Amino acid sequence: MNQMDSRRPEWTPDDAGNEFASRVVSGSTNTGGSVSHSARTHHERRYDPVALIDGVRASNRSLLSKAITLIESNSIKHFEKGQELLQQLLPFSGASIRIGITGVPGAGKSTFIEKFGLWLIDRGFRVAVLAIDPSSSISKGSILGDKTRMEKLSRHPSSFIRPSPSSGILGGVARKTRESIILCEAAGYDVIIIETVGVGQSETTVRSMVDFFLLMQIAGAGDELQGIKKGIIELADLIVVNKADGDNILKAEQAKQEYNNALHYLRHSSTSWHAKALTCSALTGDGISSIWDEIVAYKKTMNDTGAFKERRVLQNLEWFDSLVKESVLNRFYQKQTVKDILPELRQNVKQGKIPIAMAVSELLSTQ
Ligand SMILES: Nc1nc2c(ncn2[C@@H]2O[C@H](COP(=O)(O)OP(=O)(O)OP(=O)(O)O)[C@@H](O)[C@H]2O)c(=O)[nH]1
Ligand SMILES: [Mg+2]
Repeated sequence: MNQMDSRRPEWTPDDAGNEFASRVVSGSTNTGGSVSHSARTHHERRYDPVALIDGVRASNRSLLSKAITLIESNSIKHFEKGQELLQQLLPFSGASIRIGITGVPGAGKSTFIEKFGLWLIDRGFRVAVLAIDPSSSISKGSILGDKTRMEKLSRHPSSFIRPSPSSGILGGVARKTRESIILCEAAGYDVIIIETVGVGQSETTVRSMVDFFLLMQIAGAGDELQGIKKGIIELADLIVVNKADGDNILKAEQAKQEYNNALHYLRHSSTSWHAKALTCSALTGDGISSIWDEIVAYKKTMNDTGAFKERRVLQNLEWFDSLVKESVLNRFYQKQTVKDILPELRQNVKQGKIPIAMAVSELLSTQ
């Protein structure tokens, strides 16, 4: 229990139970059972949906944070409240440009977002950053790093920065991030940036929730394309070779050229857009305006052809499908009969006492 407590995200409310733990142990994801009775009643007393909706609409950052905490909760009770909140706020969402940024650890994503975010704010935009860290057990503490790397941006009144908990289940993280995007839009943020470390599957997930997918790369020795899968390049709406500064400028330019050559032969998922590669330095800010120009051009082209809307509609359908799956699973594991029989079945499987398929069929046949 204490171990779980120590893994709670720091924005967890004082009165919350373990459902806010960011790395949820398997089997406890869908239960609110670990909330102590006193914590639960205390939380309910403080919950005021009207104040929360008004607060989000008024762009109150602390209430926006609270709203996100509510939708991130793994407890069923909070899930229902969170969904009601979303329904109320949905009509006020949708007007932003959603930008996903992914790349290997250390590519400079956070440094770039700090510079880019401030640059956008200078031009009158309001910027929200959601940082997902699906690999925190591997990369250890990059969320902490983000806080220091986006220090200026996080202090700016026109920004909102929020790390997303990593439950280890990418689907769960995706739902929460998608819903956080809607809340941020309802709060009036017009550029929403999603940062995530590229670990194979995460690129596809992020691509499925954003309008514009930016792949951040750095120039290395040798063949640039070796370390990166073709499938991931195909997902990109723009490739940015970062750290194009100092002695590295030439190498970065060469890498850009290689990516541009590769992109020339690849088919973008949308026929109306040709993805290209650019260089930039998140340190000096060089190249940032060209990146924004590219995003603006993308939005215009995709709007003109209707592909912008179409992509969002498809994303919503995908989201619906994955939520159906998640909900069916949730409901199943909530059933008392399943809870009763599951530990014994797991034990039997562990000891090799029962064929796996038979254990599954026994579990599924519980009423
Ligand atoms: N020279 C140079 N260094 C940079 C640039 N951008 C980032 N860095 C440095 O690269 C290191 C990693 O930067 P981050 O912004 O934390 O990288 P990240 O991609 O967010 O890393 P993770 O969140 O851990 O995946 C830091 O030491 C930065 O100072 C750049 O444009 N030029
Ligand atoms: Mg980072």
